Amino acid sequence: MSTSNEQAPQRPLDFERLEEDEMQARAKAMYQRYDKRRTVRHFSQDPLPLEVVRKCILAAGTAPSGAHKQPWHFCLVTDPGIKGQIRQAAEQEEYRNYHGRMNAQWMSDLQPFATNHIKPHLEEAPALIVVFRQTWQSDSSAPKGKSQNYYVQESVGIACGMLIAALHECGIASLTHTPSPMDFLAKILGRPSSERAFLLLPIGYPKKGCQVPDIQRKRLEDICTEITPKTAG
Ligand code: IYR
Repeated sequence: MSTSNEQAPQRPLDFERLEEDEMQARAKAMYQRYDKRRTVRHFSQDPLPLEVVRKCILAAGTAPSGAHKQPWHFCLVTDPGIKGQIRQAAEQEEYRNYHGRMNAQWMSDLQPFATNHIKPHLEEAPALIVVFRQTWQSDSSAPKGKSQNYYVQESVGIACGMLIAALHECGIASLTHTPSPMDFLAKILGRPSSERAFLLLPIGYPKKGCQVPDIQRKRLEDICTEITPKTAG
């Protein structure tokens, strides 16, 4: 990508304005589908159609980003040896988290989810997607050979949300996993020093009989405040 002082060429937006009935129907169906997504911790070892996963990664890569820098990189890991290395390193970090690094309040907030430092899903899930954020990018035309990226956390966070939604839409379950610190991921996967791991996402089909915590989502009134025009009078 080159640094340029020119505006990008423009082209007409491809956008279809929908009838309101159609908007209502889509909103309802989309919410119902999204509401069925659950974080899954028990995966079947059945392989996934990777072409579907690649399309989901392409969908995530359509996310908006600061100055259109697209400051993300996705590693799709199916190699059992590498998954084993990731599990071993993640469990080492998580052991320290569960034995002193997380405070009592944090440990108590996690109790409903019955998590611990043992992470079999990192090997059982047929694939792991490791998302990296790029703090800068090599660019021979930029000063010092590096181009800056902007709003990296926000951009990559949005891309991850889109990835999780895309996978769910295609019938693939995921677990948002953020073993911290995650520096071991860049090392194991040979990523450059411009990148930091952002999210580790085991993906696959849920194991037969998979159970999830029976938890409730907040209601619209709890998550949304409407600031409407004051009525006249
Ligand atoms: N990273 C640890 C602990 C953990 C933290 C949160 I916040 C969670 O929602 C779940 C787990 C782990 O993955 O076990």
